[in-house]
Amino acid sequence: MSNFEFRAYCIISKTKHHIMRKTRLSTEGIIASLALLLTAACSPAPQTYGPLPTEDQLKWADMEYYMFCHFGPNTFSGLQWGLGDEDPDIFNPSELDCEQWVRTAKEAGMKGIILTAKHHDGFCLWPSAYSDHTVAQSSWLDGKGDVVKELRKACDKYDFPMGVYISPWDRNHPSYGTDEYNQVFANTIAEVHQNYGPFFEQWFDGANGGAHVPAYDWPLFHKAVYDNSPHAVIFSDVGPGCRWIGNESGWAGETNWCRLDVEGFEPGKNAPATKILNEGQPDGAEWIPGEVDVPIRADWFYNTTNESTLKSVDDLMDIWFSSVGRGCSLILNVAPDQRGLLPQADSIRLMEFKAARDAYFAKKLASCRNKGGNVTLKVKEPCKCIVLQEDIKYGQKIKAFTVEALVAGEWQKVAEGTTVGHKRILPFDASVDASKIRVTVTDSFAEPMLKSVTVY
Ligand code: FUL
Repeated sequence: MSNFEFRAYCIISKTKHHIMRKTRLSTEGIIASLALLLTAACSPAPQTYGPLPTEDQLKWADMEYYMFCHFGPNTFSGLQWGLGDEDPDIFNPSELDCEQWVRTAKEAGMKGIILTAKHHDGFCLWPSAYSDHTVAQSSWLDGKGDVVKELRKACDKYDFPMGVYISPWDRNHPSYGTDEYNQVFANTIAEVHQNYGPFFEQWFDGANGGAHVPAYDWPLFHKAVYDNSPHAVIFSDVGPGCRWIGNESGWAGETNWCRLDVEGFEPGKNAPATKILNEGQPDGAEWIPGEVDVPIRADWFYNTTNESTLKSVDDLMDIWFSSVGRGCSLILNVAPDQRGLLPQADSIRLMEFKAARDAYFAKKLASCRNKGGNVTLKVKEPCKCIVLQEDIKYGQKIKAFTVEALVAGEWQKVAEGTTVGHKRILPFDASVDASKIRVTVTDSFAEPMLKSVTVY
């Protein structure tokens, strides 16, 4: 049975069932049901185009916004890239409270949290069996502390998705750079995922400041992830789950495809060009959407001297429009301080940012769902922004669109764009006093499918 026949069959049997259950169905009712039946049966399933997202990538795209926590010896040394020779005793949070991180992230509207379980210095925030540079070697809590476990408990308590960052580059491990390291690193990944997973995302950093980057066994590392966290979306410069957006300043390309060619490329020094990471590729062979990573202060790790660099609400709103508003997920880093708490100023800023988003998107003036490439909506109040979503389960198709407003009987263009993808947010230059808003997809790889159109 073809997809079309199957859909028609389901509709016919459902309608029969419906008619039989309703003993006192009116003639109009029967005609309406049959009309519905015919329309649905005659409309084929939407066309797909190109590589498609997996179920896990679709769920991940809906998360949109989550917290990054860089925490480790650097929190205490003031360095950003620890050398790996630090005394483990330097890691000594006085009031570690991972529940505070999770509660803050949740209240900020974030949908998950990712911890640097091991950064480039190699220090493991859990007592790893594969390293001598861990919390177990530290005098913090007499070597009995375990940050990854604490965060897991907090995430379980608040039913909050957790992810993990484990740096391949390791400036401490004696086997780094030798043939043995690949297996050591795979064991390390499996250990974290087995003991504290499953995770919604695994973050693999491409950074490597060393002169020599060893030949990493990526398939082995991916297996260690998927064997233990089968639904994890793996981040790296080249995915396979999601890709780095090519900068750490918080913006994706205005044109942003979820497709990328990764054949022959690797995370790090052998990654695709920055512009390609930033915009994706219209004809890319794999579905690898962008993730925008950016710290709320100038640095990734807590630093006693950089509070003045805390981003303003306006900066954060700009980042929102240039990341989530361009079809990406936003992972915003908020670094715990030397107490092991998120600093008060940063938490307050997160809440201000949440309030600003809530206020901006408070009033839906018109909306519709599941339409093709031409949508007209009536509006009764001046509007300032439109949010489009493409139904990406059928692939990413839209190449160009315009947004027009009917003002005093005349259509005028108020916005235009190229790609849509999971979400496209387009603020108008000024508030528009229109009676109607019209979206027209002007170019598309295949029959476009707008999952939602909302005017604010
Ligand atoms: C970079 C790293 O070198 C930074 O320290 C940080 O972890 C950031 C998220 O990725 O590549």
